[in-house]
Order: sequence, then C-alpha cells, then structure tokens
Amino acid sequence: MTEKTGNPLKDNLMEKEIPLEAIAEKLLDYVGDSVWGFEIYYHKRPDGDALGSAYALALGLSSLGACVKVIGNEHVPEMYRYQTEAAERILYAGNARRTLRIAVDTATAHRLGRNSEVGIDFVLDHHVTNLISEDGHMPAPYRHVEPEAASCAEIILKLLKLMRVPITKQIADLLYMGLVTDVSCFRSMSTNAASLEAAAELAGCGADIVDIGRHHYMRKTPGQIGMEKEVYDRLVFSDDNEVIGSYVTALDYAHHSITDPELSDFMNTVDQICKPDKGPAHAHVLVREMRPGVCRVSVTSRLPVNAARICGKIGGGGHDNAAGAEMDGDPKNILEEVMRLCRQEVEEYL
Ligand SMILES: [Mn+2]
Repeated sequence: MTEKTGNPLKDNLMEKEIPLEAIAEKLLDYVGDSVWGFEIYYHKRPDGDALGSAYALALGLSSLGACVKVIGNEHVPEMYRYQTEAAERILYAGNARRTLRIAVDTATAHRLGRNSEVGIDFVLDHHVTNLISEDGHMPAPYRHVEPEAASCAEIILKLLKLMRVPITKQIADLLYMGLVTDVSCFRSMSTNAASLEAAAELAGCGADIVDIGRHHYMRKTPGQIGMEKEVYDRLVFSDDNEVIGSYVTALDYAHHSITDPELSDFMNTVDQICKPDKGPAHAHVLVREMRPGVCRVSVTSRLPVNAARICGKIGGGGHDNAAGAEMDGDPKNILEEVMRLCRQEVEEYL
C-alpha cells in the first residue's frame, strides 16, 4: 500500500494521505452548503501552533460565509489570548443542521482530550507519528499529514490559499504565531526553507513578526529565570557528550512561584547546550515533574537520532526532531532512563 522510503517510520504508513488540493475542494463544497457548519478542534494543553492553526482556519472559513466554532479542552493559555480573543469575537457559530469536524495539529484522538470521541472528519497535521502506528494515528475520512512541515500553520496557510481565502493581517498574525512557536523562533531542528518562506509571506501579509517573536521568545519573568538556573545546575552529559539532559521538580515550580507548570517549558534552555568542544550534541532531554511523581519528558534530536522513535519506546510520540512522553516516577530516575534510551539510539544509528 505504501512505497518503501528507507525510513522505518515512514515505511509503516497506515494509509495514503489526501492531497491538500483535494481537501481544499472538499471543504469548499461544504462551505457552499448552508446545511453544514464547522467545528475546529485542537489538542489539549494547546501551544501556539494548535491555537494559531485552529483560529486562522476558522477565520478563513468564516470569511467565506461559514458558521465556525473553535473547540478545545481548557482555557486558552494567557500568552496566546492576545490573538485568540480577538478572533473569537469575529466567529459566528450559527446553528447549522449538520457539523463537519476538523482537527488541526493533533496526532491522536487521545490528544483531543475530552473531545476524543467526537468523530473527526478532516485531519490536518504535521506530526510524523500521525502516520505510523495505530496508537499514534488519528483516524478520519479525510487526512492530510505533512511531516516535512515545521508547523501546522504552514499547512493551513497553503490550504487557505488553495481555497482563495484572502490572508488578512489577523490571519497572518495567527499563522505567524503558530509558525514561530513551533520552530522556536527559527532555532529548532525542524526549521527549513519552507518555514522561512512561509514566514516571509506572512510578513508580506502584514503579520507583526517582530512583536510576535519577541512576545514568545524574549520576555522572561524572574521566576522563569530561576527555573532556568535549576535546569543549568542539574545538567548531565553522557560519557560521549552526545546526550545532554536536565530536570526540574514540582518543588522548583512552587519555589519560583510558577503557578502554571504546563506553560513553562524549559526545553529551549537545555536544547542550546552543546558539547564541551562546541559541537552539537545529538539528543537533548528535559524531564519536568508537573505534579509530585508525574513527569513530562521532552526529547529533541539531530537526525539520524530520532526523537519520535525514542519517545515511542516510552509510550509517547511527536516529530523526528522533537517528541515527548509522560512518565510516572522520580524525575531524576526518569532522566537517567531516557538518557540511556537516547544513548542506545546514538549507538545504533549514529
Ligand atoms: Mn505543531
């Protein structure tokens, strides 16, 4: 059913994906039929890409006259509300008789949280694990998954253009927020020519590239600086320096008055550490203890070391270059365990 690519992840594709052109056509059919309204879903613990993609698509469909509602699990994190609240005010949910459900930036039904059972009709995503195993797969009649895309926002930009939606400044701001946060302000391993081209295009459509980038990547509270210090103090290097890791505890979050650990990722702090000879390491690990004994693991990697494959071994998933998992236990022990898995991967593939 699928062609062999030589990439073990991609050789296990569950099904052929539908080209974006066909998705655009299908959506336009429904937009033109007033019986149908749209619901757009994004993953729990939403990030900038999930929210930017969902609201940009919503505004785009709405500009074509569709009734649209964006649906998540929890409150939108404060740092993204400067964009989502304005978008929310424009959307009209209406009361269409039938509903089409679109999921963006979400690799599994499980990641939809309390909406995991709604039955998604369209999947628009860029997580490679959405293409592989049954666990890591979101079933839907219409799926378009582009693991090469650094952000889902880039896919939404292409889709809106195919649907001839004018890219307003507001849509461009939302998409730029999605793009810039998923590529960590163009520093992540997934940054590529297409993401830079999309950024230039969004800038051309009026996106506030300076303010949005600075808002998400330069401003830090004293509490965040304190947490970064903890990360530095606990840095661990593997014997060959190819794997670098650290952890933070639930107590750290309390001590530095970080009330919302969900929103305080410090992966960028770990990710920037290189080997003593200044060469880039092949894997970085951060374990965050969110609540006592409940940890979130983040792994970034340089290919051929594959973060998605590593996290797959501990029940997680994500992208080739950046993936995650949840584990219960002591964060220091979990860090040791995950660094060992990274070392194995380095030995096997590097
Ligand atoms: Mn994303």
